[in-house]
Amino acid sequence: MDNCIFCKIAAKQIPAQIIYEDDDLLAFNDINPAAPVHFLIVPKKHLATLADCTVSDTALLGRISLLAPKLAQELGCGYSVDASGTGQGGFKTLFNTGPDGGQEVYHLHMHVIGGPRPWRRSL
Ligand code: DGP
Repeated sequence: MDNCIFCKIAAKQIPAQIIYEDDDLLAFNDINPAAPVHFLIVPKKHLATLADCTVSDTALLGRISLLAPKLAQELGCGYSVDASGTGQGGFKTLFNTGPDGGQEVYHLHMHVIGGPRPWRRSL
């Protein structure tokens, strides 16, 4: 889509630190990270917001959700449970939607944020 910065990143028209790519999804580091690990997972297809998704996007949204913990693990902020049952590590995921949701870029993206706290800014 014209003038969509994330479409341009997906089309390699502008650079980004890409950490994952397949036919449908792209993940890249946030340009203004809130925490030691902060990346975005976007569909290559242009969808403006979570509210624009339909049932036909269910698989895509599922794939985004499943990719988040996989990449978080690879980047050192995965979640695990030790032998005593205590959880360790972990990360935050969020979709900002619309102006009241704090959305700035109108191309669907999941933020994945992690690493040792305190984090530099909240989202
Ligand atoms: P949101 O408020 O949810 O729309 O967050 C948009 C995020 O996108 C924000 O944390 C900064 C990031 N961002 C904006 N422009 C660029 C860019 O050109 N490159 C990269 N890597 N990230 C960007």
